Amino acid sequence: MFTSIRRAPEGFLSQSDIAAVRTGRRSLLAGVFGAAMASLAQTTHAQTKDDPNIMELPAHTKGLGQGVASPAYGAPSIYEKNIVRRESPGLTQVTQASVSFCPLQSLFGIITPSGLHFERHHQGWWDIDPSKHRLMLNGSDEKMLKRPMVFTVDDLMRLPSITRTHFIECGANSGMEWGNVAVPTVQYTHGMLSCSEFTGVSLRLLLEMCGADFKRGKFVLAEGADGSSMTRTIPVSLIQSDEVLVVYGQNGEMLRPENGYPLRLLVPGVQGVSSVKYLRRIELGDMPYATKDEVIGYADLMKDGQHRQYTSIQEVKSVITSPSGGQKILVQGQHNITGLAWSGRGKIKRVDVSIDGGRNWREARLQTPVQSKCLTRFQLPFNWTGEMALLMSRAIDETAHIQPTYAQNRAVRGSRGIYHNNGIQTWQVTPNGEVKNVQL
Ligand SMILES: Nc1nc2c(c(=O)[nH]1)N[C@H]1C(S)=C(S)[C@@H](COP(=O)(O)O)O[C@H]1N2
Ligand SMILES: [Mo]
Repeated sequence: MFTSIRRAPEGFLSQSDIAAVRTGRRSLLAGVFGAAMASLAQTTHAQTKDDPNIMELPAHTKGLGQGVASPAYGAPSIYEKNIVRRESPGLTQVTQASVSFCPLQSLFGIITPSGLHFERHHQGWWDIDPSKHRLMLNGSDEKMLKRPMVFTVDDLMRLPSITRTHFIECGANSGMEWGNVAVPTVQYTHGMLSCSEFTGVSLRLLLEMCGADFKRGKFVLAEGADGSSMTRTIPVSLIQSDEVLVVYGQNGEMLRPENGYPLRLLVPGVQGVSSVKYLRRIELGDMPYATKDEVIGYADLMKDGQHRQYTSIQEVKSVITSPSGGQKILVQGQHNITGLAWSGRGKIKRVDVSIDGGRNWREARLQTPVQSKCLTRFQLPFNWTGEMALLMSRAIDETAHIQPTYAQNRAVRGSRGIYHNNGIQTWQVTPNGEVKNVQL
């Protein structure tokens, strides 16, 4: 069977494997993961002489293909079946209140296909009838918002739209790495990250239509229509720049139900939890709301045991998506190191790549256009001659923030946190071509 580096093994860690990893050392993973690696068949080199793929005419050159509109809504090739979102029984609770991770190792460019966008539902997802969905804007008192209004989805679509490409990253992405758990693949280390072209209406415009008093109104509360009570406070300073959108479109079509159909908030650069799905209400008030999930969750546990609240910006970060953990480099010679960089503060300015664990760095090539608060694809050629390598990427954003090392992060934040880990990821390439998660 032919396999390529894009097709990461499907059998990831089980609950008991993870228990072993949690209590033990990183070296355990070799054993745990070895079995999955063994199932990867070796590639065959294309040989021009007597290659049946050249010499024999396949059926598709001789017969009649399939007709149009079957299926009426297209789906990926049957050969792409293992490029899917995955849950991680060992890492997160598998219930409706759960997470699916995006297969970053298999994607190109910067756009996440809508069907592969990671999911984080605190109370399961719903497919809400757009003709019945309403968005209400009100103030915490009568003067805050002169004309409280209720919009239908159609009402919103009659207003001028804004289309922009932005990433959404859960604040807990890469969270296990704080505790030095060697999560095996980039899908699980960084896969609570996705990027879409979003279309919607400026929240500032809606607030202005309602006669918002921005002298007193400094914060809004965003509320979803699901049962999770994921209400979030968003500072008006972010909203005034036209950046915060009430979104209905994702990659040229309506939002997917899993991602908040028919309406979601999008707060670019801020941890995913603020991009409230199934958005049904916006309230303007004069102070932060300190809601449930701003107190018991999404607060950073610091080294001294205190918590840091409202650290919502997703700081500069990058990761090599290929070669990455769980993949196997099948042949020596020319390869392409590629990955993603992003910053919640603006554009990516530069990405450096190291193949020797950070001793030497080379500047990677960035895919253009580089956009603000958006994924940026980088790449660098890599000639693998069969020796051990330690692959790292380090991003720098336009505000001159530099992605820190794990040691730097831990010196300030300790190792018991979950949120906002933007440390430099290291992938070890072993002499037999296996790629593993190590921490330097
Ligand atoms: N209504 C509602 N909005 C929500 C959530 C939720 O559970 N319910 N989860 C939040 C979290 S924690 C994240 S990371 C993002 C995930 O968005 P996605 O599922 O589209 O990837 O949605 C946020 N908005
Ligand atoms: Mo999240």
